[in-house]
This record gives sequence, C-alpha cells and structure tokens, in this order.
Amino acid sequence: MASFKPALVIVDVQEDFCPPNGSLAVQGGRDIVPLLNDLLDRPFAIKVATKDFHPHDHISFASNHEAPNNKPFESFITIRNPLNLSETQETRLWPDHCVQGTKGSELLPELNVEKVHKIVEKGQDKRVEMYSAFADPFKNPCVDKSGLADLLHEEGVTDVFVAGLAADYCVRYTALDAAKEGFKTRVIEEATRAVDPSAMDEVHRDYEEAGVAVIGKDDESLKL
Ligand code: VGL
Ligand code: ZN
Repeated sequence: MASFKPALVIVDVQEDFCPPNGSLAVQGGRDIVPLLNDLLDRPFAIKVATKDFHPHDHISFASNHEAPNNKPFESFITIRNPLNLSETQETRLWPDHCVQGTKGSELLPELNVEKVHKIVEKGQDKRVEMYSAFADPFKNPCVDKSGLADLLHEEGVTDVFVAGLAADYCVRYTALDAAKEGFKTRVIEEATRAVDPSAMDEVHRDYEEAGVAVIGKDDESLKL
C-alpha cells in the first residue's frame, strides 16, 4: 500500500478574521471552530496552525497608502518584488489586521490549540503580501520562508488537509503551494469561510488546475 502520512494545516483562525470584533471579519468565521476541534482530535501525523502576523506598517494595509487608492477592500495596488524590481504583483488593500501584539492577532480562544504541534507565523515582512503559509508570493529568497514545507517534508508527510480562513485568500494560496510542494492536498470545505463567497468558483478552478481536491468533512480520507 502507498504510504499515507496526513498533516492538518489550520489557517489563520484569528480574532481579526472573525465576528464580532474582527477588523476583517469573515462571515461565519467563528462557526467552523467545532469542526476544527473535531479534526484536531484525530491522529494527523502533524497538526499546524498558522497566524497572519503583520507589522503595523504592512504594505497590505490601506491605512499605509495615500488617497484615493487607500480604500480597504476596494483599492488594489502594485507591489514590487524587493529583490527584482521589474517583477510586480497586483494586490488588494485591507483594513489593518493581525498586527503583532494585538488582540486581533490572537488565535480564537475556543480553538483547541493544545492539540496543535506547531504554530507558523507569516506576513511579517512589511514589503510583501503573503497569503500562503509556505512562502512569499514571489518565492523571494530575501523574505524568510515560513519553514512549513521543510517541517512537513522532514516529518515524511504525504497528504496535507487544509482548513481555516479565509477560503478565497490564505486557505487558497496555502493549498495551492502545498500541492506545488508535492503533497496530495485536500481542502475541507465546511471547515472554511470566504471573504467573498462569489469568488469561490474561481478558487475551485485554480484547485482543479493544481490537482487540489475539495472534500466534505465526512470524506473517506478523513477517517483516520
Ligand atoms: C488573509 C486577507 C489579508 C487571510 C490575510 O488569512 O485569508 N486575508 N490577510
Ligand atoms: Zn494579512
């Protein structure tokens, strides 16, 4: 039988992404926690939680830009790769969120973090947006890699199950990078919520192209 060593990656289940007080609250963000805690009770070889963890002057915050292109959720800016200035990326601006040291950056207290083996922080470099928990969007060696890929490879992980927030941003790019890293990757649909649910068709097209599966919580592969 082919080897099977599953990892669970819970993305950004933090106060700022959840009602009632989150600055970038995703509708229903808190409602996924019972399912996440159920998943955390299962024998995944390794269970990881990620945190968006920005400095106050992060480039993705609308508050760090000038009018008129500084409207949270509405404005897009062009970011240059700090190592190769001819490379650019269009990126959306956000309300300030998950600032290091603030309440909003904390994992939800009702999440059973004692079951988590490793917490991975991302988005610390103020110069770049970083949705994926694996690396920055440019695969830029001057920005610290999160170390997540190395950790999973060292553990001999074969399969990565992704859940958390937000389905159309950090869950999406984390799952796509997991597949690129060679892991058989599945996203647990009921264990995610989207900033913009109307974007999910596009997300599913990305997944299809990358070979990422979208599964339900009762999928055979989760009977560990
Ligand atoms: C996220 C927007 C900005 C996420 C992070 O965790 O999905 N979304 N930063
Ligand atoms: Zn962020």
